Amino acid sequence: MKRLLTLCIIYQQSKVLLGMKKRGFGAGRWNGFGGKVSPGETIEECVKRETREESGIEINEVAEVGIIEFEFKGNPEILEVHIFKSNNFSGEPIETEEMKPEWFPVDKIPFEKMWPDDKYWLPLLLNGKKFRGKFVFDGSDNILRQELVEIAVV
Ligand code: 6OG
Repeated sequence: MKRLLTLCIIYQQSKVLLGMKKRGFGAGRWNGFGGKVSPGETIEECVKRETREESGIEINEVAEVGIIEFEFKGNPEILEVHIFKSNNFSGEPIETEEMKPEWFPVDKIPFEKMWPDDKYWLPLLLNGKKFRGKFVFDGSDNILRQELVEIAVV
């Protein structure tokens, strides 16, 4: 069974906006903004809605840059996460019930407090690449298997 999710990296010059997840899946880690695609919603509508709800940022334009599948050992559900980037947005980040946003210089991204897969694909995103991958986790800290390739078109 597959579940569709979105994840957006908001960036500006040499900074990226990340949110500290305060509750639910991935709590205690910095991540981009996003979540589950709702019934009747397009993937792009989802990434805009989730980013607004979690950070207060209104996305004007997004580009899809990658798709990564996540599998957790012992769990038949596969998370198909559509990854976007945006540097065309309005508003100032605000803390919400779900996330505490903060700007990080691109050379000070807190990878040690992020999902362990991020250090592999986020540099590709920041270098203008597109990619496709799959990560199999054992628990939430340990990557058992991984595949990540650059692609021309998502
Ligand atoms: P909610 O359950 O809060 O959406 N997500 C992941 N992000 C990264 N960087 N690594 C992972 O490795 C992830 N698994 C899920 C997708 C969860 C949010 O977390 C992302 C969504 O943006 C396992 O609705």
